Amino acid sequence: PSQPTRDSHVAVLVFPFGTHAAPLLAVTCRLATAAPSTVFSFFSTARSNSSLLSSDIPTNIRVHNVADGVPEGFVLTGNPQHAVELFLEAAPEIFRREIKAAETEVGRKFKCILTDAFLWLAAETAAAEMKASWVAYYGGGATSLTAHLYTDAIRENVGVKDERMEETLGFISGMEKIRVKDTQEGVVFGNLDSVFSKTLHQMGLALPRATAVFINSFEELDPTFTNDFRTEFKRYLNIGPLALLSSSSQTSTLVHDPHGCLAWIEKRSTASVAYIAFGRVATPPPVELVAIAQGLESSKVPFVWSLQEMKMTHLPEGFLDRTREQGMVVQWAPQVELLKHEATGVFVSHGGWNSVLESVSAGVPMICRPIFGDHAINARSVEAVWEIGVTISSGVFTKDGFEESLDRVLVQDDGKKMKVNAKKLKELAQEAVSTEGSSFENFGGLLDEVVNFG
Ligand code: KMP
Repeated sequence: PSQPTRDSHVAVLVFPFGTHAAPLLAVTCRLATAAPSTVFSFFSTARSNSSLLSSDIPTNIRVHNVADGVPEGFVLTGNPQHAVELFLEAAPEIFRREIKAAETEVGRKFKCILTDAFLWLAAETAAAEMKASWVAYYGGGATSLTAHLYTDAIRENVGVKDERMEETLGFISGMEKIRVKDTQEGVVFGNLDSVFSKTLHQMGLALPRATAVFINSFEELDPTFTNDFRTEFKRYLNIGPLALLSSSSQTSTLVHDPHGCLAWIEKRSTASVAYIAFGRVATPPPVELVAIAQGLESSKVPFVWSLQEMKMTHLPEGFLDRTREQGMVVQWAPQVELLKHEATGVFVSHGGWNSVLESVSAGVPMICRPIFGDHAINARSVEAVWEIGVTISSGVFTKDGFEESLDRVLVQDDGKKMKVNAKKLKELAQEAVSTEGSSFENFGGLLDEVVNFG
């Protein structure tokens, strides 16, 4: 490992929505540990910062709260994209102000701006002003990034016509199995003129200007895109899966498990349990929570279901009593540890990138119920490219559809193949993060870009 430049200062700009912040903090912690004489100023909203478990972060990380871009007295609608757009519009000014203040406080000029790719405008504005480099973190996988990078090509080829939703994107190398309907809203369908759609479209055009682009994945998962991005970007680095590097995965005695999920799963047989978890933002509507409960009850599949307490009121009358022996519904579960347990047979989720990568890292097949963003394109890769799971039929949970998916993944021969494929990917992921593996080497490259400037 190279010697970090002494006394340098790195700004980290977070996209404070969904699950973008935690992986970027995890990377910042690793960089800060590897470069103890560099100061990392980490900027996110108060709400986002307080939701991150920031108990034992390295002392050379300074956490700053920034404004959320919501005007005084403004009432937000229920649509999560609204808050995202207000933030994106205000971001260049918000971060410029905070960066100036942090520079004065620390007494060191920023030499590198490390940001979420969604913040490309704030990043380029700040980097130009500070004469600093820009290193971008894209929070999804290579397939979803391809849809943003080639949005213009997709629009030219497909147009914006509904009748072409079933066609595939074979005109882009590596996208042969991806259909138009799997792409993110705002690429070819939905409101192409929204602030959010325009931001993601222009992100695809801006990323080739960054000094480096990195993602939480591993090269071997998507070799075609890996090769392509090496020519598209100045530097492209896969540094994951981060889940295989987190300290909690090594120190199992310290795992936070308030409901005793790990003790419970210990008594189940191999590959028998369904682990169900959706994010806070991306949860299926109440009728589908009922369908999940009914499917579990009639299939008799043992389960651990991580569900926010306020959503438990939607469960069918008597469900918790009747399934007391069969499974557990908990407000919080140690996800990475549960997935790693050999009794876990399937991960039921929305197919968000962090979930997919955690499942791959554990060698566990998936049942996906996409909700928004990159979920559908990830779910399609899970089903048709890597063949490690299924997308719920007709796109929503029904009792019968869910039962059928559980049976396919946990019982049928088809499911056994998924398991074999998932195990193979798990091995590749473990190799990637081992000493001298691709992600291990790439992390060294990232450290060079961020601390030593190439
Ligand atoms: C609210 C959010 C997100 C969102 C849409 C919302 C979010 C997110 C994405 C997303 C979009 C396109 C991608 C990948 C992700 O959409 O956090 O390719 O990451 O309304 O919080």
